[in-house]
Amino acid sequence: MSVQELEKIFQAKIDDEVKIEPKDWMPEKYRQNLIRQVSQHAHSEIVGMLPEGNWITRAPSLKRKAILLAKVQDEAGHGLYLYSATETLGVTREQTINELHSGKAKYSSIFNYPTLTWADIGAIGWLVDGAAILNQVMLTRTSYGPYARAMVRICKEESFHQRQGFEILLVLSRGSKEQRAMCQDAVDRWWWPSLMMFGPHDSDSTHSDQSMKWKIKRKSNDELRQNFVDMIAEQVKVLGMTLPDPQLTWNVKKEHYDFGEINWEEFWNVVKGNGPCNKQRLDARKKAWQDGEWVREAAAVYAEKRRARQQVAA
Ligand code: BYC
Repeated sequence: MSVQELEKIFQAKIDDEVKIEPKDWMPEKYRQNLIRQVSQHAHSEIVGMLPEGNWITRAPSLKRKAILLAKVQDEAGHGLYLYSATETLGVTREQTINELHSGKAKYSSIFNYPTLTWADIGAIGWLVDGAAILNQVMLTRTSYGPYARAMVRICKEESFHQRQGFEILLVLSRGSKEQRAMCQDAVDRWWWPSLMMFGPHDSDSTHSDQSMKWKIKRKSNDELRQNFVDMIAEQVKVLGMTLPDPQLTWNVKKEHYDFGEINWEEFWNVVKGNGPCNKQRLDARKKAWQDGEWVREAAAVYAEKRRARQQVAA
């Protein structure tokens, strides 16, 4: 069959909502685009453990510590499913991880901001996981089977994450004057970076057009961002807090909230590696990879020994 014929069959499957599976023929650009997005998603889950991990030893009670530990472990699990999904596209785990360590592969800009107070853990759950869920619910219907299936479980866990974050802030918002101030300060610092998670405006998005045609993405960056603003602008009222945007107003005609412009210079600066914690995050990941070398070696030697024993027995 010619490439044109294969492409026709491929596009017909996409149009008919048939999932693309690892052994199916796919255009090379589809494969490369997915390797890029799924691996960056995996890196985000893994690097995303660091800002919250910073508070495990300082959580204010045993209960809070247990909840946070479970959440951070969930993120590790998400990273592992997504690394496996990336491997189904024909790249090795080592290649993917090398691209993170060399700075070639990106991860979400949000994880390059510091967690300064306990309220930041609440803000991450509520805003960061909240933004992630909107994007990931869309991705449960993405056209590549292994990515879509990984998202189903991830979304279930993310909704627990968002609730636990909101509950941390709710308790603080009903606490002392200092606790309320801490809560507002965290919301102020995490609001704009959370909006940046959805990526550049549609007009500046390099991959959106093609990714929409292939149904890798089903909603645009701006559309998802608008959904997020509409949701959070209502939820913040329950906390009795405010969002740091004087332009945030309900637009009766559009039936959406209007909001101010994102600082795109800050966004690209963070994406290019110059955010407040980029170096710290990458250094931590590289160190973890080096420290784990003996475990990988031991596991490989053990697997080889087991294989040899089974061969003798057979
Ligand atoms: N940060 O053409 P565009 C979690 C890059 S973790 C950095 O619109 P696309 C959690 C983009 O990669 C879950 N880079 O791209 C974990 C591209 O550059 P390249 C996080 C960004 O792919 C722990 C360029 O800008 N979620 O929930 O069509 C604790 C142009 O953009 C960002 C995901 O990873 C950014 N924010 O759309 C708590 C979702 N935005 O690759 C929570 C999976 C854009 O050409 N990813 N760029 O060098 C996606 O859905 C899509 O990749 C995006 C961007 C919507 C993010």
